[in-house]
Amino acid sequence: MATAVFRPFDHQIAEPHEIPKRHYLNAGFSAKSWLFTVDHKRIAILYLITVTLFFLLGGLFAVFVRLELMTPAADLMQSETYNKMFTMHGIMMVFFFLIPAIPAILGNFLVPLMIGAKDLAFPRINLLSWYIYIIGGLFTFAAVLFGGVDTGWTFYTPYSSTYSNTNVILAAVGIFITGFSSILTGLNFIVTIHKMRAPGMTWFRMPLFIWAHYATSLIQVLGTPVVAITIVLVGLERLFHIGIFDPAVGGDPLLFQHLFWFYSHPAVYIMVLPAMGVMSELVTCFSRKKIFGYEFVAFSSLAIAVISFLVWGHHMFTTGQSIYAGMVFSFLSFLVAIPSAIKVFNWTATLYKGSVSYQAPMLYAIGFIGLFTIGGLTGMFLSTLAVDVHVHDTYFVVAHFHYIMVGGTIMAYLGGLHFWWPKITGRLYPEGWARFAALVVFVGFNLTFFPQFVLGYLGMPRRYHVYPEEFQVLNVMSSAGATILGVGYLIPLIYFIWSLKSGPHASANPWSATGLEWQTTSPPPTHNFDKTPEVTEEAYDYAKFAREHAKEEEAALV
Ligand code: HEM
Ligand SMILES: [Cu+2]
Repeated sequence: MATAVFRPFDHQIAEPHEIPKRHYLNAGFSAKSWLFTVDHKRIAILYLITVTLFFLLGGLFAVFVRLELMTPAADLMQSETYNKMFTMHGIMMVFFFLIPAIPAILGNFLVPLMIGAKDLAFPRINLLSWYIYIIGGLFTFAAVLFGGVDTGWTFYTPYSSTYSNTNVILAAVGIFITGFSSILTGLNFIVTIHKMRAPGMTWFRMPLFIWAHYATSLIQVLGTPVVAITIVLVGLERLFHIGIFDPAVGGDPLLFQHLFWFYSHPAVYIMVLPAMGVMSELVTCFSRKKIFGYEFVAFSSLAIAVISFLVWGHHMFTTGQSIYAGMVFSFLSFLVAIPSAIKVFNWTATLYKGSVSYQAPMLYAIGFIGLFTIGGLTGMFLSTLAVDVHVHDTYFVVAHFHYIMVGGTIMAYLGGLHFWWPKITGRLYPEGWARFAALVVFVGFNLTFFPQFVLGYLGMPRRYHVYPEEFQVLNVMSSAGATILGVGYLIPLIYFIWSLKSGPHASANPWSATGLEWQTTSPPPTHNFDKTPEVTEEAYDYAKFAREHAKEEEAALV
């Protein structure tokens, strides 16, 4: 008798009877049925398409930045143009890609499914959020069309409020509008998580993805209004010279940095917390083990959300703030490392002695752990007062935040997109190509951004397009890496489109994963569940599948 081996991914392809005839995707094909939909799943698809377009646009600007930096001289463009390139790259990536990517796409699709609800609490407001995002995006896009913006995505005053003669107001209005989209999505998630959980889904039975989105939503609701007001103030200052930021009329340019970073540091966690939520789902599923220290992972999300509001001054060590303020901000910044490290340790402990399989989503998850750790550790360097004075505004900072935002958020986003792709589309993606692309992304990423740590340490300032010749080798490495990385991002784009038409049909639960979203068809029906699910056990009971399998084997033997 062959011993019973449980191969978790044997049932990826759907049996004919498993393919749903009606589901949310074929519930209507007209433009109207999409543009006026209130189905959270369709809204997630609207976001998926538009966020991807903004990502491509942001990537296009990065191409020009990296092309210019191939040579020490200003051969491709003058400083004004270069300034616009990195500014528009930063604005597109931060406000229109990173912030909405995971919450608005994966969160929108999954939050109701994972808690066993029919939809979000306010479906119409959810649609409104998407329109607000698009309208904001169009304003900012118009700023680009009319000649661009050159202030850097941080809009530092007094340059942005007084001196720049580019389209600051148009871009700022776009970001202001988009902020409301973020606030409304956050509110919608908070109410949904409080009010719409299926029977038996207690707080401590919720998937960690939900905890992460809950914490993120708190930041979105509490933080975003601050940046919105700040941006309005910049606009007012530009138009009426009121003297808010311009010292010539009694304003304080540093006030801007305080307001800006009070939002924008927590905003980093609007990007990274949802990514951490994705990570928790991936790590348990692909090591077939319950997550290690569930409560710690859940509470560390809340701890990060709270502490993230207390550290903005670490962006201002060199602005002349008092040494005592600097010390306090330095100390508080170190504190954030604790809940972040708890998560990394708990994921690693989950992998330990698990039966790990290296499917594409897991490759992204492992990539995340490595890259986020490098990003986090270099963040500790930057939080150290004396080190920051040396590397402030150099490429070291650029490398650090790309490790966090690209190495962290995008790795988790891609991992999550692959993981839930069968649920979202009802189709499987090609596993071999996906693993290949994950490796290309990892290699390209490190070749792009690791040299930038060295460049920064050697003293290359950020936002300069002309540099001493001895920096060229590292810059060429970085540009070559960016090319590889770009190819790595394009491969999934191609096979995902292919899979929509030609991918094999996915079964309801292709990964043998726990979680309510896998208990409905792939793709789910418009109303999510035919029968309201009831939850009777804790999350991530991965032993369950092995048990059930053993039972089947036994039955077969009798
Ligand atoms: C192929 C990929 C990428 C390359 C080659 C690249 C390259 C660069 C470069 C050279 C800068 C300018 C740094 C400076 O002069 O200060 C920059 C800035 C920035 N990048 Fe990227 N980047 C890439 C992807 C991304 C992605 C995916 C994101 C976000 C999701 C991102 C976010 C940012 C931000 C926020 C800035 C700051 C802009 C500023 O300093 O005003 N980048 N990037
Ligand atoms: Cu910060």
